Amino acid sequence: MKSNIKSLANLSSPHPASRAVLNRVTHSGLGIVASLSLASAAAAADLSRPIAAANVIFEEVDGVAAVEAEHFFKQTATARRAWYIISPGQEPGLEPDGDPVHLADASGGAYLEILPDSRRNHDEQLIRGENFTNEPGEIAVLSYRVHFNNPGRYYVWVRAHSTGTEDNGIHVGLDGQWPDSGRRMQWCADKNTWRWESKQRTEAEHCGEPYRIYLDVERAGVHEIHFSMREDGFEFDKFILTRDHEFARPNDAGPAVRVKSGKAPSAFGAVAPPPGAGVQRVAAAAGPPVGGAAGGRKPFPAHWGQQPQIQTMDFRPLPGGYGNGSSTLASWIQFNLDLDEARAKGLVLEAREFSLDGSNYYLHQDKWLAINPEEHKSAKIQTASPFPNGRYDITLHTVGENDGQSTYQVSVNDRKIGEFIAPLSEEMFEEGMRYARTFNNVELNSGDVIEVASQIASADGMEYSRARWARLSFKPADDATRAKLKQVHGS
Ligand SMILES: [Ca+2]
Ligand SMILES: [Ca+2]
Ligand SMILES: [Ca+2]
Ligand SMILES: [Ca+2]
Repeated sequence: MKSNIKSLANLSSPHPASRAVLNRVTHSGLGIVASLSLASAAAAADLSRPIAAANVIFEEVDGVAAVEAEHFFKQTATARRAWYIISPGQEPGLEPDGDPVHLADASGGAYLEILPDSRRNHDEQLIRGENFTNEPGEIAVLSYRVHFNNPGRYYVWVRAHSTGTEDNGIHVGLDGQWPDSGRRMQWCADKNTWRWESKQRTEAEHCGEPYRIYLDVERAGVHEIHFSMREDGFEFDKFILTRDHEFARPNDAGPAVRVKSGKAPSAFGAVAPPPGAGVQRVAAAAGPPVGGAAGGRKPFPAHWGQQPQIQTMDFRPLPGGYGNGSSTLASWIQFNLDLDEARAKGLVLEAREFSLDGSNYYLHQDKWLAINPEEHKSAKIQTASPFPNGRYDITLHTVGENDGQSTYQVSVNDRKIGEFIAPLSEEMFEEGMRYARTFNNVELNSGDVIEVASQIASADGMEYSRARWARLSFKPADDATRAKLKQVHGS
């Protein structure tokens, strides 16, 4: 179990756990331990308060309403446990907490977690009314206002991130009532990733039964939606209310949020580092980003995930019209712009689209190729280039893992064009610029055999990484190739 004092010792480490504290402490040394814990408590309390104004009303249109979890306008019953807003550079720093932050892929750049999380596995003590409650509305009650254009039965879907067996249940209610159909929402599948689910835990099925979580909205107009704790440590990103009984689980952040009146807070993620020298952490946005991104910069697309936490302190124009910032931020923006453009032009080979036969890989979470360490230590897989002849910068997008540093090779027609050893991640899995490697100016003809190979590794000799990777993306490296692609794509 980590303490604030240990967090203090880690102030210079890249781990984000102490960042909320860091923002409020301008000098270092053991003399500030007392003020640190005070600052920590104050920081934590701030993060349990709403950032959405009470006049913000979301809207159901055509039978669907979607709302960011962090946009509650009220939270009550917080004496023993509360929901805290986790966003880039802002964390409550409360302990115990069983898991690291999961901002990558969080919708709107933020989510909520119920803290502290004192029961993280079955062996830790269950204390009813404290770290567990089967009573909806008893602990950590969130409220949201939604205008319904259409009355009817609304199935409730919630996007949650569970890392254990005791952080995967909540309750949902309507207008101060907690119907049976809102009790015990449950998650089991897809641990360690953001997962949409709409299931009710029952005696017959502890992992939950579908179609049983719903709210009956009897009249059109404004209603209050509530969520409350069942298990501490629960992480909550966004919810959907849908009249569609057969609503298909989204693999992404889900439907767009509609606002009927008031102004919803902007997405998190836009943070302007001050000019200077050396390396620093990103300064956190000072307050709720209501009415615009911090520093006046337009917000980064939510699907880019979290921007780099450690940046150089130089100051330069950023690509994409994002104003000025560090070279690190510039690289991160360019990386994401390049991937978006590759996707728009079809210059991406997703790992899941490869034929797995005889490759030693399996498909993980429907998006990554991975190696099961109990069966194989290495794997390789090939496909023929579907792209016009030319020269390309080829980027391999791997998945950083905290169990070990996997090694990857990319080859064209049996000639190795490069190798990459993924850095260790802090979270169980991480994607993004840090885990991608570009091999520049590679000659590639249509039909050439592109091969990706990878090998597992272990940091502790016990747990192994699975050498996961997500895709190859391609960018034309010269004018001739750009011109050829223009003919193909007409842009
Ligand atoms: Ca946590
Ligand atoms: Ca728990
Ligand atoms: Ca958690
Ligand atoms: Ca969110």
